Amino acid sequence: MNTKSKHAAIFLAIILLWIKTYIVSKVSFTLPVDHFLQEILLFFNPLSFLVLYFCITFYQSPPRRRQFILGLSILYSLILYANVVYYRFFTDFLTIPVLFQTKNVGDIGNSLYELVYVTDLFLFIDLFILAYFLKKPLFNPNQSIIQKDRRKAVAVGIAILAVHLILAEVNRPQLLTRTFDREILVKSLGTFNYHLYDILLQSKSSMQKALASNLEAEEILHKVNKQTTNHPELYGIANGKNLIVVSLESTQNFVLNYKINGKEVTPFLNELAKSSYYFTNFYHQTGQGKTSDSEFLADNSLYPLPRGAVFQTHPLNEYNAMPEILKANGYYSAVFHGNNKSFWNRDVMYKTLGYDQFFSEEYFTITEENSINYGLKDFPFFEQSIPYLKDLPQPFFAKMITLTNHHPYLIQEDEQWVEPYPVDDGTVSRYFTTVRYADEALRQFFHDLKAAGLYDNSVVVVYGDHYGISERHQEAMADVLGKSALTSYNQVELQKVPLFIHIPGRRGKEIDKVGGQIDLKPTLLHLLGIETNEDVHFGTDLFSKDHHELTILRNGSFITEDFIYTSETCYVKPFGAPVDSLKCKPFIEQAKEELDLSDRIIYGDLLRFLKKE
Ligand code: GP9
Ligand code: MN
Repeated sequence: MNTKSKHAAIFLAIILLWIKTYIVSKVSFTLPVDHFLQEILLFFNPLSFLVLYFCITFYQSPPRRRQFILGLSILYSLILYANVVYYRFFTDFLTIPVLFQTKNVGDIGNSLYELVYVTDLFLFIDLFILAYFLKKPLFNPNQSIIQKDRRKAVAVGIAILAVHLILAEVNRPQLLTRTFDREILVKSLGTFNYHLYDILLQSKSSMQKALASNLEAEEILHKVNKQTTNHPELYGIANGKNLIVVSLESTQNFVLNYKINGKEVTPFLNELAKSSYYFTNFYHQTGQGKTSDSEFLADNSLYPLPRGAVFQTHPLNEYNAMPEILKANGYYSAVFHGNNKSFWNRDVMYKTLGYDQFFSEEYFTITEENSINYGLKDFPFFEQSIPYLKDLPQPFFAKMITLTNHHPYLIQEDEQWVEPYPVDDGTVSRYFTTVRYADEALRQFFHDLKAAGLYDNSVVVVYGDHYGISERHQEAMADVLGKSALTSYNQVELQKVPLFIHIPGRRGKEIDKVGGQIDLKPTLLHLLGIETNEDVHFGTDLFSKDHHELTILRNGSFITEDFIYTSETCYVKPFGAPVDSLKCKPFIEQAKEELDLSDRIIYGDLLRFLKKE
């Protein structure tokens, strides 16, 4: 028997499972393929797992190898099938946290009957084929495997995996570090590599959690809370009212009052500033988790993580988030977003945070015409959300996450209500057109809220989730801001995002206190008349006279009333002249400590120690 036939059984098992996985990913999972490289990845991705997977059989004694090959094939098939069934119900893939999130499993348990079809037996046909052939002498790997074979097989497996990972990274940069969308992960890595990756993430965070103790929790938590006095007029002013929070995708503050060819880029927001509290020195504090980080900050008043998205890495932690607190105060909480629900692991994380309902993609009518880029356009999004909003039990907390103003900032010509900015940088140039579109959609939303009778009884908060124009676009941005070049000081200033708090019956006011997304939770809870003294929160009420004007960005830069500290340089406001670092020194320590405390809370899942039984 030659070497080829010595490995015939493994070859057969790999090819059968490979073909099966590809067919399943085309037929049972709806994974949109946008270009050729993605199709190639989808086709080849089972292979890089399968080769290494079957290397295990090289360590078995000859008589057991056959059973092992069959056994591994059965195990693989069962896991694949579990994903198929789970996908039928949730249009999502299994994750370790999901397996332990009893609520999810409970949900699926009830409908298992309807999720399993007789035709599913076809999914196991290959196993019978394999079992049949394994009996044939040609496929009977009865010879001992010599060390060289083992090494060769492992080397081939690793080489295939390496090529695969490189292609996946080319297809979607930062795929593994940011882990944004499960669908994209599965599409690029393949179901099984994805499961391994998920196990890795999970074990890392479980270890950190296991090492944490009650003592550490007490020690850390007592350092965190900053008490503020309540604002005498505004505390409780929105008691019992609905709270509608609109997250404006990629909207930076510099677009406010900006004009192109004499036309305002944000006419509606400029108008809204006159009837709302408008915070002109408000910063996003997000990291790699972008939108999800902004949500995390706003809901928890904790910092996001230095690497990865906390929505993805720590979705099963104990939190004390706004929806949960509001629920205890008689509120119903819902999120509206016209994209796939597993993006940023939202479907799992929202349950943890205590949201009652998530109106994702599947609740909206999405067509070729009414969607662009990531999903449903903002106009139809708001329009289709109104009937759902009207039906929510009141008082409610509704979070609306817009989407159209997202990189690469695409919008049809007939919806370009402002000229692209005249600069040789497509991203910056187009950005203004999609901001303008989102601004108009928001006007429509306010109009519809009035028509639906919800306006007078709701506090509406509007904020930008994070920057839209990254530092790479320095030159074009210098042009936009009328400067010859941008300094690090200017870059920090560009991290300002707008914040509006619209309270019916209150006049507008510009507030120039320094603040950030971390302050939203205490600020909003206080407006609703809910005390926060007992909670863990890093932010402080923006309206309080003792609001802490120290806003720390996730990269360690910070902003105070008088200084901006970034790239190890202390700049004095408002012109950004560098000054002696000693001026920033006390805040440098504080900023470091605060980020570190917040990280330790998340890594150690310390809030679980506070949970009252
Ligand atoms: C995706 C949307 C955009 O659903 O929230 O995410 P981002 O890339 O801005 O984090
Ligand atoms: Mn975003």
